[in-house]
Amino acid sequence: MGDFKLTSVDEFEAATARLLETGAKVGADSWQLRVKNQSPHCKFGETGVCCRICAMGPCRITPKAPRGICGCDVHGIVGRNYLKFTAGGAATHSDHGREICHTLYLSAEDGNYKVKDPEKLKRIAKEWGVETEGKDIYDLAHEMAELALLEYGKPFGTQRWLKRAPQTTQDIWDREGIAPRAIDREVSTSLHMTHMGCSSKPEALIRQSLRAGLADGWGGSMCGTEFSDVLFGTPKPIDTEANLGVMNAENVNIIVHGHDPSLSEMICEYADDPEMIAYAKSFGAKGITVSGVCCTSNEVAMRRGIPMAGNFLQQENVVLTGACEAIVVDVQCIFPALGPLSKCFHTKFITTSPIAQMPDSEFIEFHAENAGENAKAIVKLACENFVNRNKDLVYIPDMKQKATVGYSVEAIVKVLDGVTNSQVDETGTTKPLIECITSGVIRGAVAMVGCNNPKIRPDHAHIELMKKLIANDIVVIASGCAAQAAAKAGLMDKQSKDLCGAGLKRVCELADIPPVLHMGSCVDISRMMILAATLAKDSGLKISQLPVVGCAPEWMSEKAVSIGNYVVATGIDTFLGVDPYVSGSSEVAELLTNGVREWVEAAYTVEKDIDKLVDSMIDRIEEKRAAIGI
Ligand code: MSK
Repeated sequence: MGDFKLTSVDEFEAATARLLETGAKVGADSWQLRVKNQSPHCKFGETGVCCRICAMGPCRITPKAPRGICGCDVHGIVGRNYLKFTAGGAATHSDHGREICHTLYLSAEDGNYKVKDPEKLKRIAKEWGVETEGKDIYDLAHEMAELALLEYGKPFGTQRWLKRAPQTTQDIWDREGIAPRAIDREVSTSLHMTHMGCSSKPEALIRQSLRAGLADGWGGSMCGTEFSDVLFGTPKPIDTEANLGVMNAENVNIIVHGHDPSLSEMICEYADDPEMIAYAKSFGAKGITVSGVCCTSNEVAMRRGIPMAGNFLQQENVVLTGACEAIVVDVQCIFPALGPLSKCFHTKFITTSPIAQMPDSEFIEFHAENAGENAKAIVKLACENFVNRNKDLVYIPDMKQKATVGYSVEAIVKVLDGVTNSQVDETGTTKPLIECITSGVIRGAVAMVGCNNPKIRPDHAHIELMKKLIANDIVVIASGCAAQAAAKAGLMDKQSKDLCGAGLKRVCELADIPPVLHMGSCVDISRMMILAATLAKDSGLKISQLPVVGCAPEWMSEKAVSIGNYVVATGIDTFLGVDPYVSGSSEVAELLTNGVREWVEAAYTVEKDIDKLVDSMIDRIEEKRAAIGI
């Protein structure tokens, strides 16, 4: 293995402890302190049995008070809370997708945003039955953007993207009445169902949770992913680095954080501009380093190789380095804590979206129309701020790993073609991957996704699970903050192939890939759905028969629950390390972990012990292999 060594979670924690010392010097608050203040958590909230959907309550279910004032029992309350949680996640992802469609609508040959992957746009247009012949690419982009936007509110029919699923999956969705209609309709219907005096039957609430989830994964998120590729380029394998050591003490450091690549793409563009680099130098810096946090980071890492400073629970650490001139955020997963924290340093906390406005930030509203101008203004502001650094506070942990990222479905199909020398047709097939799986060289795949959560030692579950999976010849496909955990540890360095079982190691060598493949941000779990659908079609199996499972061991957001619902509803068993506030209802917990299997051929497993979690995933993969006789 040469001198390659994974970075351990102990090392992550030692670096964080050192940064928290800086924080203590300047009176900074931190999530570690706030967790202490919030502990122990409210048991009613934690088990999902508190209802505050009307003003007669709040009602809390106990053995002495088994029903709320309206008479709703614990199963109705827990089920409603679960559906509301899902609707929040589906709305969030889908609105992100909508923003991308609007950006596509404003793309122009001479505009801020251009079409970088015209072939992909044409492919999707053909899929949607739109004539492409002889059409100007921007006319086509505008037509497709408008059609995509109509998917959010069309009065009749189901989502266009559903046709990408195998017929057997579409039949299940139709049979169970969960094929999503207009994206916004599923969110609205969910909120209607959870209003006082509507649904309190667990089956109805969970069925709608699956449907709203599908509206996200096979609707809004898919718009986000596919049209981001059209605008910014479909990811291909690219080298980058990960962890706080990517920040550079001699440079102006700009951190991009959030989810929507429209902003970060522009910031990266201007940070590379020789005029801006000269401007940074005029303030004594050697250059400009842009690095990222959370899914914005994943987006620009996959397309530009921009380094990843960290994931969700590392967002405060970038400011604590004392070397962050600006943290520029768009939407989702941004701690409001960044405002007061930045005030303890010279850092400019810049919010850019009307959707995510926060106290103690500078608000520079970002639109497709003014994107170039505003990105330049932000980069200039960061350069000017370099002189305000307190050098005594600067400490950047010397910790980073190499990573190869950018494994879109298109890229995976391409790299794996070399493994078996199968011929790939013009649209690509997953047959080489299927051959690796059927021969047993690879036992299966795990889609590892999701966040960090202080309830779990940060990154520990992600890294330990991935290590054990690859050692058992199970390839890991990762997105979101799980992907960044892997990259920070070194599991996306191709040299980590030596940690794999013999079969997966051989595949990594032949295809020249790391054993943990970076597939993007949280909206990009739609890529995983496309991959599963393609594997099923190419193998002639149902998705639920594939030796593939999903896992979110450290999840925390509403989006993660929406994701879980569409992954399960697509027929993929999903393993969670954190309970989605449903333990208060035996009926809801039973439905999610077992009952839904009757409907969609997959279900959830919730397991907080990570050793048991990984073993149950491996067992499930082996059971699926045995069931199809491989
Ligand atoms: S950023 S939703 S903490 S994965 Fe997509 Fe990370 Fe979870 Fe946010």
